[in-house]
Amino acid sequence: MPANFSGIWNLTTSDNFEGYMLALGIDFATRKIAKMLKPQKTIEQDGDSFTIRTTSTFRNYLVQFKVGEEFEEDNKGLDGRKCKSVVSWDNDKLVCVQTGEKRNRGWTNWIEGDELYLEIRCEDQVCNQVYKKA
Ligand code: VLZ
Repeated sequence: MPANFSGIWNLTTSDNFEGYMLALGIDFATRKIAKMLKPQKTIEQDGDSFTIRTTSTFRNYLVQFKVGEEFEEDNKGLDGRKCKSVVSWDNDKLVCVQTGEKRNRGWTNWIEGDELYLEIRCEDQVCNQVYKKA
């Protein structure tokens, strides 16, 4: 049975979100605010169909996809660059490749116990976050 990501997850730790935002060209003022945030993820999973809501006091981000089906991603409220994105299973990990202007852009989500892990990548920067199940 594949992993089930459904639930509400609260950020506990974040490493190098600043580097990730710099690689995306996020401006100084936005980075200052964004790095203080403790986002929450609300994930709805129905088989291979996902809705991932990342919410915070500053900005929210929504992505909806089906594993294996390429989709247009607008990254609205983040860097605003459009990507062609596709998410695949790597065993129980969800791996997203975001093809666009930025090299090596994507993320991986996986679960260990009651924690959700997220690795976000852009160019040579990697940000690692851990979320705890609410
Ligand atoms: O998450 O790629 O779970 O989209 C937004 C933080 C988080 C708040 C960015 C605003 C999305 C920051 C991270 C303003 C610059 C991500 C995916 C995997 C789903």
